[in-house]
Amino acid sequence: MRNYMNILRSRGDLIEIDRPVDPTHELAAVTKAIQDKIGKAILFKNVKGSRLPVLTHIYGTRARLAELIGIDPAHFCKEWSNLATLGAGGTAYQPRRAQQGIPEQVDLKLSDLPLITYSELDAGPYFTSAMFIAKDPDTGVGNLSFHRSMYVSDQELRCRLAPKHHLTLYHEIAEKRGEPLEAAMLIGPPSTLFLSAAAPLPYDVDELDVAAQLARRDIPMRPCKYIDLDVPADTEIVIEGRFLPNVRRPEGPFGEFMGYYTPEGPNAVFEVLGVTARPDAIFHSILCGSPEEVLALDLSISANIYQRLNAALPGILDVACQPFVSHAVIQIDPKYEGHARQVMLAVIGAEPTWAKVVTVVNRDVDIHDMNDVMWAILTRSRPDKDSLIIPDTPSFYRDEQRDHWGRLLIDATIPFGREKEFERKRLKGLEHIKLEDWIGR
Ligand SMILES: Cc1cc2nc3c(=O)[nH]c(=O)nc-3n(C[C@H](O)[C@H](O)[C@H](O)COP(=O)(O)O)c2cc1C
Ligand SMILES: [Mn+2]
Repeated sequence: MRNYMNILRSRGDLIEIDRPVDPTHELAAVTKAIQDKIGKAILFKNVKGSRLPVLTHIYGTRARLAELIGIDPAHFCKEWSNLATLGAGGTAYQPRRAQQGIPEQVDLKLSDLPLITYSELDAGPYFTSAMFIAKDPDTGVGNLSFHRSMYVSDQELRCRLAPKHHLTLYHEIAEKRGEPLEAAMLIGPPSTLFLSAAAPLPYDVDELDVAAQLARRDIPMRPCKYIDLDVPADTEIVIEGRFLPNVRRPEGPFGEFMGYYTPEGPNAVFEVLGVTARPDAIFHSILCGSPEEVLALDLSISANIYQRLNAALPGILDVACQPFVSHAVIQIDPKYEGHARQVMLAVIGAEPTWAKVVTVVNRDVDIHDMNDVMWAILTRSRPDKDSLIIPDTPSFYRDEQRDHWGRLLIDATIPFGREKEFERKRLKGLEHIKLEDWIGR
């Protein structure tokens, strides 16, 4: 992570803040205010109550995520779906126990780390960037995944393990035997892990193998100090511990990505056994609901939809899930009348959890710009004929009141056969205009 931070710094894409910042609410508010105006990563160098600096918004743009895995951001879905399947097949590169060059480690307490409270009504400080590494108790296959964790004391965190996630399943296997599940939380691991941990890969695929393929090199590992697990040696901070069997304690409320608070509820209990960190460790914070959180999900869900649509239908160009994963925008080259309609229906089959609203557009629409997508809806689709409401179908799983049942499908492609009438106007020479020639700097 620090390597990538240094690259951003050398390009002027890192904002460094010396002014002391309060980790209770102020840090999150400043992050949000800066993110809304400027896309740069932010390093808070002076966080009250901790000697560790806090880095945030490092993975907050598509261009940066694409750069990290060496692909063209314009073809993200296509190239990422090719890459993401690598872990299952030939694994040329692997996580490997390092013999030398392991960075020195120091011991810390949990409360030596910046304890950041984000939204106004959050129950307390949360770790939002921590990626859990664990092994399937049956097969030993490894897993990486993000799970927000509420700070209770230096010995206890409470973690949101959503149903069916792989770590959740591991925990359930272990507790059926009455055993704890050992796991480590990685804060600031090597950058390629960020995307593979967020991706919904098959159960038996180790995200670390995929990360090694993405990095195109072996990932040096080191043993943990208190548990029987290896972790990437370059990780900034490692919190070692174990999930207690058959124990659930209240966690939340917490302000989540959809913009609401998840109420207090029973969640997994992680007993902290120790914290090891690089002597000059950098802490990573993710503002929940910010591009840094939703982009990783957007990209992996988009690539999934892309891959499945592409297997079934022609003319699929690209997919984006914006402003977050409940809306899938599909860009196609319509090949025949009714093609867009088939695409919309296929999306619901391809993506059971997200894509509550699906919009299909032509090649000339920027699917990452919601104003452009709305323009296509407003100028190219008839509400009475070009939209479909699919009743009584679930999407998002945490939905007791069924607020996320039903799907809305919108065909915002040009009426088939009338392409000439819908040719977008262009301002000739616009791409050559340099602002500084006209209004100065
Ligand atoms: C920044 C970030 C935060 C996340 N927080 C949580 C969380 O608190 N609880 C959860 O169950 N999933 C959370 N997720 C989703 C899972 O980490 C993600 O779906 C992951 O792919 C699951 O891995 P798995 O397929 O190995 O189970 C988060 C994802 C991201 C990118
Ligand atoms: Mn997994």
